Amino acid sequence: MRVHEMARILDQATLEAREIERLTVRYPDLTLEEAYRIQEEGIRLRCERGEKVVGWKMGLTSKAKMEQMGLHTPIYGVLMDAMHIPDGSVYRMRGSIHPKIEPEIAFRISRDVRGKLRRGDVKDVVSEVFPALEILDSRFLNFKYFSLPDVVADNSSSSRFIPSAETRRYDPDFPLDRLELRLEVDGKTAHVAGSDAILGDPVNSLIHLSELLEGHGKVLAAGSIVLAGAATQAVPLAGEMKIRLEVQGLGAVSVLVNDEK
Ligand code: OOG
Ligand code: MG
Repeated sequence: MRVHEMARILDQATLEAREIERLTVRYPDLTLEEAYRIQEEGIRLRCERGEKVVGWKMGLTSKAKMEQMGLHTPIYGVLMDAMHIPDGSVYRMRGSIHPKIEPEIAFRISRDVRGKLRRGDVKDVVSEVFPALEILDSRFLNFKYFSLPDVVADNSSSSRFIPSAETRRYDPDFPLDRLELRLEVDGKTAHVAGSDAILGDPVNSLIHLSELLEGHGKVLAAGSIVLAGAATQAVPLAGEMKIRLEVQGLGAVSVLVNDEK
């Protein structure tokens, strides 16, 4: 079955840090639904190696990202324990292909969510909110794909995530849609955006995720981390860099990039 075959090809490419041609060159008729099944099979292969699912990431939820990638539909991917990097520690580029980093807002889920969340229920299922960085590393040649099925099959390009050590208790009255995100590279501002860049409000991204997961018969489990999607373009990682994200009212998160290949 081609779902299994493509999942294996992508999994090998990830393990070997090797770029491959995008899937739709060979299978132009690949559908989005099939791509989510390839993603799921890829996660199953990782679980077989002992990794654990720890959360979900939304992608393509801001205009800046949609325009950077030329794709305009929000998507999701899965976060694994092996992808976690602690706040303030080192990210080693060895084993990566062409990584980029981007600024996100993240949620911690405290109760299983089945079905589409209603806005009024968000306070009952979210315990914390915090800044996070995501490192993307598409397995496709030159980080280019022109169709949604390619990127979805590739676990929506996710490679690592760095949640802030500082978290804030979720409070529905805190204006999560009016915060400034500032991404710094070596102490200089690289990108700034308002949190409303993320589907008008990062909470909308969480709600949209719950809807997409329901469509695929999946549960958003208690304990999960959810990345709402980058508010600005991603920054390519090249050389030794110190990356820091500060989110107004929430705190900061940082990572040091070690470029030894
Ligand atoms: C797709 C993943 C996008 C985000 O936050 O928008 C994403 C990509 O850019 O390759 O993670
Ligand atoms: Mg992202």
